[in-house]
Amino acid sequence: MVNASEVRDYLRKDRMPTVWCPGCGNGIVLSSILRAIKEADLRKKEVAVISGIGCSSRATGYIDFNTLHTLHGRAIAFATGVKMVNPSLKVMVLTGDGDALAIGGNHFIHACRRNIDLTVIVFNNRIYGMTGGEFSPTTPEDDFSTTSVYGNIDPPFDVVKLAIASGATYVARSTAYHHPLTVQYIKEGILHKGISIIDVITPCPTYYGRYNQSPKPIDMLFYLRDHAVMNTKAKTMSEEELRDKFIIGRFVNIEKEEYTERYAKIIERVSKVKV
Ligand SMILES: Cc1ncc(C[n+]2csc(CCOP(=O)(O)OP(=O)(O)O)c2C)c(N)n1
Ligand code: SF4
Repeated sequence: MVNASEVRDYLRKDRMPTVWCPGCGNGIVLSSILRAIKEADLRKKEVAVISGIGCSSRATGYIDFNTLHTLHGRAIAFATGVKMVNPSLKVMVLTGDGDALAIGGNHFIHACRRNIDLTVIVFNNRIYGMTGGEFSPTTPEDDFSTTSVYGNIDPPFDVVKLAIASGATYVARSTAYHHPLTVQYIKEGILHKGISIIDVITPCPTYYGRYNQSPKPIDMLFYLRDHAVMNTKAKTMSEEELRDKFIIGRFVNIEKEEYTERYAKIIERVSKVKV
């Protein structure tokens, strides 16, 4: 794997230290992203990274690519605009589970069905971190948050199933604990033509952990280690055995015509029509 010193040039060092709490998983996920970009052998000016609003979305401030820190829930919409204007850019979206799936849920499903060439990395800490620990669309049932003090009664979205059902052509899940796997999936997502959704489950010790009996960051990482099951192994396990597990792995990797290429063909055809 790429060495940490090889990606140092991707950081805006004058913006350090980050605002993230000690033990937050966001730094680990960001490091996976930088390593994946390096492994994909991209130059800085070839990459555009777009985020919404949230703790995770602060990541774009710390990295030295073409970056846009936009509005809550609208990262995919901005990224769609960037990709349409300049399809030669590798466009990545860094987004929280609230950003991507609550306020931004509509943009998420429509980007998937269009198969536009974006690499979307969901920093899935299963809580609203920035605003004080409210439950999000991925908070598991019965878990605690500042807005579900007696336990959450909303069934969570499964990001992978939602992406597949919406038509995404590359879909994978990893965790902050499984760093090399996350690097691999993000790299594959970058190199994939069409939309790639990479769901990365990551610890928020300050809100999710503290309210759910796991305030120590290291315990949260061990939890991810002990509750993640590769999709190949999950096939051999019963529903009961999988009850409190995360299924990780690559779920979809298919070829389908990409949106901006299809759009370019229409422009070419229409521009030949004599009026
Ligand atoms: C239009 C709008 N609505 C609400 C907010 C308040 N807000 C900021 S971040 C956030 C949720 C953050 O949660 P998530 O997207 O999961 O990111 P995290 O902080 O956990 O990384 C909310 C509700 C906002 N900034 N803008
Ligand atoms: S509140 Fe949670 S997600 Fe936000 S920086 Fe702190 S640990 Fe990370």
